[in-house]
Amino acid sequence: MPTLHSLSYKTKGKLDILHLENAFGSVDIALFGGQVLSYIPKSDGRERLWLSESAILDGSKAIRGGVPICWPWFGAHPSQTELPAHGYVRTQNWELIHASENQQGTTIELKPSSSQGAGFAGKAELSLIIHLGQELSIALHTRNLSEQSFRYNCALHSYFKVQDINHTELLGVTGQYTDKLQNNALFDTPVPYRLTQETDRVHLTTPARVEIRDKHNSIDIQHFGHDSLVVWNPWQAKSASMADMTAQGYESMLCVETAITAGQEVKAQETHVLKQVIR
Ligand code: TA6
Repeated sequence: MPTLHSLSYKTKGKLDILHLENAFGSVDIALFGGQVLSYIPKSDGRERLWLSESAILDGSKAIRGGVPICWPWFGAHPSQTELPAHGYVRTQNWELIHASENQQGTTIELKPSSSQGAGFAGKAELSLIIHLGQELSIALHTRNLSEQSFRYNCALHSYFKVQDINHTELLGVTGQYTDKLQNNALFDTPVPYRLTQETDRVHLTTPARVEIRDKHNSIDIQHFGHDSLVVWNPWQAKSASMADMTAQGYESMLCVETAITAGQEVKAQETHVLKQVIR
């Protein structure tokens, strides 16, 4: 494993964790799923990401929280419903293939044990490049290794930590969304954007930047390479019904996901990058 001043290794439950710590902040990344679990900027010492108190941390199930990598499909597989939701890389072991540090911060690159799997015929090389500097940048690179183009969907399924969902507003989202809870019917984005019930929406616009604002704090999120934004909160009943969430877990989280949900074409030998930058 590469050795850097800003990179160390630890465990959380039964998971191997990469810990990045530099002048700008700290980040924890589980090698299981290649999943960022924590991001704390040094500027204010405030955790930006939410991790369920009941998250399963033994590699038997996707981790509930942080930034799950949904690839090469989002949600249920379009035709093979027996396949796992959100693709197959968030439950794989990833490996660290590159690490570097300089005055601008620390950069690491991870790749899954395999980017091939049932339900996806593309020949792709997948890598996740994470940079901890003034902001946290998470970039998912999908390279087409074949001579035929393919299409895929994906999401950086980020769980953000809020003080109280009942006093939280999402700013910067406009246009229409499809509501997964109402047969994907189209609705206009509400202003102000506050949540009062289970929410599962695919916003069809592609804002470059949105803000989560709660009573005292805000989280700034930039999006690149997306065709949509997904907003999700399970609310109380579903939160209580999920084995890896507590009944009150929904009150302190909000998913704002940088996503491709309408199919992204990647031509032969080309690369598509989906990126989220958190401050
Ligand atoms: O991103 C929203 C969503 O697709 C919801 O429908 C809900 O299923 C959520 O993802 C969590 O999915 P998971 O498979 O991690 O339980």
